Amino acid sequence: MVQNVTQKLIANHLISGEMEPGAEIALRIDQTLTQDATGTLVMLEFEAMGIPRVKTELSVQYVDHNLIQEDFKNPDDHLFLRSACKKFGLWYSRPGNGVSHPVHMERFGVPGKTLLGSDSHTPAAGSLGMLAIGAGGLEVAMAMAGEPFYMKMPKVWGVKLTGRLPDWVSAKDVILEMLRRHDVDGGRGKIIEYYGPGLANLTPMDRHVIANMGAELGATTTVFPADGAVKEFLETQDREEAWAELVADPNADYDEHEEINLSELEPLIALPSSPGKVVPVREVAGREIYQTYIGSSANPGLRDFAIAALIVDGKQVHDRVSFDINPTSRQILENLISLELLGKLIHAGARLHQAGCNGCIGMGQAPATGRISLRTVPRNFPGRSGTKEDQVYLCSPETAAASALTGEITDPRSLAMDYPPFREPKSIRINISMLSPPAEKGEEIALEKGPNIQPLPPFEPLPDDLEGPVLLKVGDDISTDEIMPAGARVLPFRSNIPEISKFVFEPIDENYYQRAMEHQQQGSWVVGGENYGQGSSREHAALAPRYLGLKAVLAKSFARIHWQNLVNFGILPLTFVKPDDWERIEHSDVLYLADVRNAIQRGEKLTISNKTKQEDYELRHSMSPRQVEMILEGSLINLIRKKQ
Ligand code: MIC
Repeated sequence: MVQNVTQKLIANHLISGEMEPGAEIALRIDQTLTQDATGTLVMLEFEAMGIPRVKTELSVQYVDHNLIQEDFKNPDDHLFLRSACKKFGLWYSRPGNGVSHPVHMERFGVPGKTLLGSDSHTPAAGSLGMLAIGAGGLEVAMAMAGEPFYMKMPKVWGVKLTGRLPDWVSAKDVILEMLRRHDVDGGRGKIIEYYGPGLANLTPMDRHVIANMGAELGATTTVFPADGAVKEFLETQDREEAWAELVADPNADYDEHEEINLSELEPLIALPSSPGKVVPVREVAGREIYQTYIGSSANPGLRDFAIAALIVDGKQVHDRVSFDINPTSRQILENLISLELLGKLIHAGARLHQAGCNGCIGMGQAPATGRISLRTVPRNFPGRSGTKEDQVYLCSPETAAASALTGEITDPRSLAMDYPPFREPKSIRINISMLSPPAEKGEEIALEKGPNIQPLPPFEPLPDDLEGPVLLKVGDDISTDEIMPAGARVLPFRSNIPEISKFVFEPIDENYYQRAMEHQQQGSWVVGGENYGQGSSREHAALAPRYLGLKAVLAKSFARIHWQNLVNFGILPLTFVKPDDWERIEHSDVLYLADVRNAIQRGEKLTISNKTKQEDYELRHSMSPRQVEMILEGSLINLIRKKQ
């Protein structure tokens, strides 16, 4: 049978189900990736399962998010994770070693394998020909326990690349072009597979940039072939033994088609505050800026820093501009030093930060009030930078470096210089000293839990009837950054649900917590628009609202990972059969759903009564029988315990 790369990957890992778009399939997971901001819960969940050691081929825990140590909380988490890795048989990437996605690609990625990660940017490993999917932490804990990963079979969207990127245009502009065409929900229910002659000039790290931000299109994941370029990349990383070719069969077809001629692209930029608001840089050129920021999993390559260094070489950045350099990893930092590139950045005025995610998730480097920040990061959801009503734009390293020099948004093609040539070196410095291997089997190891690491709250089973007020009504594309914000004030509470729940919906409604607590026992509802819960995989965006008594979310549609997180933690995700009914429900209306336990087992349609308005609405759940069972029990955790 003629197959594309995606179909080969899925077929090779299929445990059950039909590869028909929309059907539930179960996949074998070879590798898992966790990072500290989601990983502490994963380890607590894994501990609760009572399984002594991970059953995957490889599992790696990274510490890259919560690096600022204002008090004991983050360092306590680091030590907890270290002890969990030793006890359960995971690799541990120490704080300062770097951002999970590029480090995983360099050190552990293997073409043809599956990777499940508790981070929505896990698809970045698709750059090596892996099937890499982001999921809620609990599902990653299940995969670590050897359980399959369930999802609805996506459509495969083939994107043919032709031509060659012009000077001053790079991989970030390719994914920004996809976002310009399809916005933040254009990839939902799809796996994007890139192919065609244009691939020849995109290195695996360029492909990483494109695969990483496929998450911003709402895609399940992004896949590239494992071709000769991947072989060369693995050789440079001293891992040629990991190489295995994986390419589409000749004449392979796709469910949907798209074509991008790389030669026709120009520098692009996403405006505040959505990765989907993309325009050519020239249209907004001249706006005064405060900050440019280079780094993150969305522009992690040596090339991305090198090109910036070569652009600012021998010059000074504008005196208003904070020129923030966030190296991806210790290894890249060492190579920037040995290639004499770091000095160029520092001399030009760079503020050098430690290797990690840092300001990408609001851990420091917040921009000044009302001022423009140009970033090479993947997301610019409102307030994510740490500053309220921020003005964050997303762009390539070329645009960021050019703008740092001029102090205003600058199309890099307008600089009075030639595009500086940079070729990836064939031989680089490799540094694995901050990756600790799992401890030998049989060693007695205790988990080191600090006072901020709190057990998960209990999850009551679904009651027979649901009745409560609508505590919040929101519009389309609400991100998990708005449901459960990140940032330096909030992230240290990722291991403490009662504490972190105080910040739920804070960017939208500062009084939500207080009102929710008043209805915590009775329960409450939230009404959302299209693509509710886009963005991060953080299961805290379901767990914390659940702790506050949220029983169901009524929305026009949901983002994939958040939908699953709601189900995992016993919150009913329901969609309107008639989307216009969204208009009819108002804040504080009291909604009633009778005999819900039986109703969700009988079929997909449910009738909800609005007691305040005396009218009814039809809603639909799209849960499989397995997922209905979770909701009835109150959470996937309860279901696992019951079956043990
Ligand atoms: C993000 O970009 O939002 C993150 C940081 O990678 C998150 C992880 C988190 O919330 O901890 C993600 O996308 O999953």
